[in-house]
Amino acid sequence: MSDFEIKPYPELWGALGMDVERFDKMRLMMGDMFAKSYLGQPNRPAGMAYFDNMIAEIHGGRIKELLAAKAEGRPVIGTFCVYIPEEIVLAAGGICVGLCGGSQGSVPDAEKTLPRNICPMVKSAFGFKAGRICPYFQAVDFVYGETTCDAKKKCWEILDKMVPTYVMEIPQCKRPRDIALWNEEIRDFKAKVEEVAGRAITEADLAGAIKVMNAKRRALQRLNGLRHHNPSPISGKDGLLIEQIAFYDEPLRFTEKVKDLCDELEERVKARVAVPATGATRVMVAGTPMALPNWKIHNLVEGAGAVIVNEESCIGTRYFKDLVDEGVTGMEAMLAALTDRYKEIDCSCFTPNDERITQVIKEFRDSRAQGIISYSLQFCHTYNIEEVRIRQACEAEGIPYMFIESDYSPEDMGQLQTRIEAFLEQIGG
Ligand code: BJ8
Repeated sequence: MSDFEIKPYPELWGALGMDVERFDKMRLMMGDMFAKSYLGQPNRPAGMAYFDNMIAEIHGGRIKELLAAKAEGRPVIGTFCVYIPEEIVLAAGGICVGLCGGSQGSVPDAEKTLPRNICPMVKSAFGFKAGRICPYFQAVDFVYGETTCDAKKKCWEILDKMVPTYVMEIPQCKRPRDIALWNEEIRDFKAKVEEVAGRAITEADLAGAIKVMNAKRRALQRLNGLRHHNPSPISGKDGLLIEQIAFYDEPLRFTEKVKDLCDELEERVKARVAVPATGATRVMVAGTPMALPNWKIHNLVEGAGAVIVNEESCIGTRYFKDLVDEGVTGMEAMLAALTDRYKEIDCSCFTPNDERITQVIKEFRDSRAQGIISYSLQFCHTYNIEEVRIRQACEAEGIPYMFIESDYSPEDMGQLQTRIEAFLEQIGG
């Protein structure tokens, strides 16, 4: 039996106006889930200790850092999408946190207000605020939403009654006039962040923040590249955990820890040390993000003896594959460089979105996977429909493929396990 514990901070939670008793039960459940999913893995890299500790301190240690920043007048901003340029928040001395939306526990809170038949990520996130069961939601100065999918953009209007929620208009196409609008939206975002920070962002601030974020993304690219070795020196579950922690950890510290881990993984590659059994079937996942603590697909696939070697997702490569051009100077040029970088993200909310189809096939080849699991959260229309094109491209390329549409409830676990095992048997031989 593991002695792992997510640490309790009831006084801190009380001061944040949370439902302390209920949250404490959720803390115990998440700790138990984490211990069962993660700590029994054989032969984990020593460098995972830092990330395990980030989970142990998720409801206290990092929250204290956010509150300390706020006390210094530095803005703390919650986001739900990788289209929000973190560089601008960092440039103002602020902190950007990706808010959680990966738990079934908060869904009933949302269903008291929102329709049931919408995306579980939207419901989970909304429920965390409605039920006062997320310290991050309680700590942020405001939330920055976006007009990506219908579920999110309509939800912001209701969320705004509970926490100030500003919305960035993300266009649906990528024509020159759409890009011009986007650039305007990035300027508005900068103005909002400056207003809350009480100071203007200088060119030096923004140049520094671009470097910090590029370094973080390079570290994640390096980690992803190491996962592509066969045998993979780290499990897919651990890869996913690091990607999830990337959304709330302090970027400089996080980058150093990822780099340290990569040094260790390089040694393991040379020595052919792997967490998954040598010869484990290699799978790539493509599709909707997996917000903390959504480990459902990884638990099922790796529980069946296979290994996930790549996430083509906003929790994965869509977050870190593109860098901002560091070679430009002047505020205008840097804001244009930010627009350029962010428009490369190939979310299914765009039309047309041919880049994503090409990218999925490229990542399949790069990762030396043997098959693709396309994953869509229930009721996510854009990913669900784009699945048709991903499937067609895989058929054309002869790539083994399966599609999973799921939510956060455990109800479909048995059925998914059977389907996944059949898929692995088909591609593993
Ligand atoms: S850039 S994928 S993070 S919007 S919430 S679209 S799953 S119905 S999260 Fe996303 Fe930004 Fe795109 Fe990435 Fe579907 Fe659910 Fe909407 Fe979702």
